[in-house]
Amino acid sequence: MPGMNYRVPTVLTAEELMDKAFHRASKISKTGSDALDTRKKTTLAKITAAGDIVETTLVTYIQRFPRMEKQDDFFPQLVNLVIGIDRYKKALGAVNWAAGRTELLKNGALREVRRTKDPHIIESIRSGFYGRLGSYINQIKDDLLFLQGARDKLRLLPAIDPQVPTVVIAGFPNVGKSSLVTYISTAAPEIAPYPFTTKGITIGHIEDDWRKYQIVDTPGLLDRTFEERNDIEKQAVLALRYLSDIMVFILDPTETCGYTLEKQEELLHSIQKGFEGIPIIVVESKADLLKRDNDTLHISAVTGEGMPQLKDDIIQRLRVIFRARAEKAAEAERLAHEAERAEAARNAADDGSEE
Ligand SMILES: Nc1nc2c(ncn2[C@@H]2O[C@H](COP(=O)(O)OP(=O)(O)OP(=O)(O)O)[C@@H](O)[C@H]2O)c(=O)[nH]1
Ligand SMILES: [Mg+2]
Repeated sequence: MPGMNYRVPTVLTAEELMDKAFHRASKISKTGSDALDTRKKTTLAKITAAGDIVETTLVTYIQRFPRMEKQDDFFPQLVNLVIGIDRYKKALGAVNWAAGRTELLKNGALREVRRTKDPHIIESIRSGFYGRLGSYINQIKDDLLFLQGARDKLRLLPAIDPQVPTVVIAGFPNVGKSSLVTYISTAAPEIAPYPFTTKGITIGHIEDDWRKYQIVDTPGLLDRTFEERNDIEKQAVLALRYLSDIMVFILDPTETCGYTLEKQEELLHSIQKGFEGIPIIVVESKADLLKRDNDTLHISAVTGEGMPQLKDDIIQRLRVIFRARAEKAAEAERLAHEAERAEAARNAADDGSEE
């Protein structure tokens, strides 16, 4: 998915990482000009191999796990909810520390081996190196386990792409949210097992020629006033705010959902406050059962009434967002090219002045 790379690698445990490094090293043997030289060359190669394996493995983790610097965005919010951003940063910091120490340790050991002519000292440098390498890895044992757990959780997230224009559906339980999502989605909506709702978030897609938008149903999340939510839910709602480009709020005037219209309107007001700045389309559902005499759009998942109009309204609005986003991306690309050209020109000028 664009912007975020969640194809993060499997993270080895401390024990697996040590096994990998020492096993590889144990298979190495080199031939030198004499017994001492053979021992030296072999030890140098073993230390290099073990150190490099540990270092490159750890550096790969640091490179492949996503950075979470920008807090006011959907993914950092979500990652914070799902795995805890502070613990996540601490784990990556610890891995980075161990990678750095491994390199220093390896270089130090290689220098010492090169300097000595005593086979016993060579052997003790090697075993000392192995011991300290093992101890560095052992010190980040919990961080490695944490990252592996984080990876498993991150893998569940990519079903939502924050780059894609998105409409979020809100309203009390049983008002017809899922029926609406199913009705105007082009394929069967997928359920993403996001950990903060019991039912999981449902993502459908709406096609607009070659453009594609997301329609997100959030059972159990936007069906209470903000004050009634617990901390986790509040954070989840915050994450949703960064994802929502527009919202559809469903009122069920038949009250067969089990909530009075008055209660439903209270929720609408709470959501209007919480999602300030995000356009909300209010519709009344179950028009086949009851149609109030007002200007609100009436929809029915049974007869299909109002659905084309609603879909069209959603598409018109999301298309505007799609275009704005595409223009912004093109502009960013143009600026990057310009900066590249300026840099190249500066370098050319520098070369010229040196001659
Ligand atoms: N008559 C009629 N019934 C509807 C309509 N839309 C939904 N229903 C019924 O209302 C009930 C709830 O519909 P859902 O789409 O599951 O409602 P929901 O808002 O997703 O409910 P939760 O997932 O529990 O929050 C179901 O029994 C639907 O068959 C409609 O347009 N007309
Ligand atoms: Mg539902």
